[in-house]
Amino acid sequence: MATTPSTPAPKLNRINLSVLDYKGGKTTLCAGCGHNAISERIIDAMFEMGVKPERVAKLSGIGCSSKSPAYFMSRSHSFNSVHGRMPSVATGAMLANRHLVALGVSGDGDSASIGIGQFIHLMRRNIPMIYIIEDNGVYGLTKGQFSATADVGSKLKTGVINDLPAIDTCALAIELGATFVGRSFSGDKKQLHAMLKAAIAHKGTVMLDVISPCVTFNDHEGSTKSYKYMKDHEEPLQDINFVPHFENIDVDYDEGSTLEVTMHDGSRLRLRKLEQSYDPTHRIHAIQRLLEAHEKQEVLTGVFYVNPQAPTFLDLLDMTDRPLATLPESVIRPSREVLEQCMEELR
Ligand SMILES: Cc1ncc(C[n+]2csc(CCOP(=O)(O)OP(=O)(O)O)c2C)c(N)n1
Ligand code: SF4
Ligand SMILES: [Mg+2]
Repeated sequence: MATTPSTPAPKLNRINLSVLDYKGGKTTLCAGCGHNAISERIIDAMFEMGVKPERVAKLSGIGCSSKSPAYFMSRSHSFNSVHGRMPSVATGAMLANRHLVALGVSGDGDSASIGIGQFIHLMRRNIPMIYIIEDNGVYGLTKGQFSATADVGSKLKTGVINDLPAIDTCALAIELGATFVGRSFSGDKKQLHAMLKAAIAHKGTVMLDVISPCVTFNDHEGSTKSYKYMKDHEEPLQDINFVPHFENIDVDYDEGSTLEVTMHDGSRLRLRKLEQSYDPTHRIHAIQRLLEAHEKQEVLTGVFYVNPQAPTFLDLLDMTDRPLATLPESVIRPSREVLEQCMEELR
């Protein structure tokens, strides 16, 4: 008698969830959009790191990129804010509950054009969160106008040429105070995957600029954010390997050619240097190297800067460990005597 083959049990992570528990709604973005590939990598990284979906707060602004949190981790909290205003919502969420894992997804328009003011203040505060810019150089949702990350001389489908210099969001983030800054490419599965896992382990602001081609409005000859351009011009700085704190893998590595960074939870970020003199713990060198890359028309990818020790905004404010919403009135309400003393001091 023929037996029916049984379906293999799904692989479970360290909190007994399967990858299906990290999925979201069906995407409504264009087929082949780089943003969809980034959502896939987020799902894999969160699953492998065993992050509880209910602890994650997905935050975004407006744009195709900002729609994408609907397509991963349906069990998480989600807040789709106003165009360019996600950073203030993220700051508030983290101040209210420091146990959240905040994951911001923005676009180059959302962050570098309309939202640049908010972006700047988020970076200088080192708010503990992962901030991803899905960077296609255009406003995809409103049909492909140049954004502030478009390179000088790049061309729209209509033939319009961009005359303005691009804002390098990575150089800016490093200058301002973000403590984990990198650039990747939606088509570089291995690099992006490792970077996202390290990002989850980092305590402080992680800013990842991920080049994410817009197949509908910016994937043609003359664009510097197309798949072809990225395949031809991507220059990785390192081979990235991430060992989470719950895996005890000890592989020998050559310290001369590999730099190991221990994250605050004991995880290890191993960067096999493809460029010997590059030191991702040196802020000024990182900015200099990014500026040089622009001169050479290279699209540098990798971890540009990492500092796992810097205090976050929550440390500086000495925020209570308990989520604010759970504090009883007896703790948060000053007594009559304290209020009277304040009034006295103001007299
Ligand atoms: C205050 C405000 N101004 C303008 C718009 C129109 N608008 C919607 S999305 C967008 C740009 C989105 O570009 P980007 O952030 O790069 O996302 P993408 O669609 O490329 O992923 C603009 C200008 C808006 N929704 N709100
Ligand atoms: S318009 Fe561009 S950015 Fe928007 S979903 Fe389509 S390919 Fe992606
Ligand atoms: Mg865009």
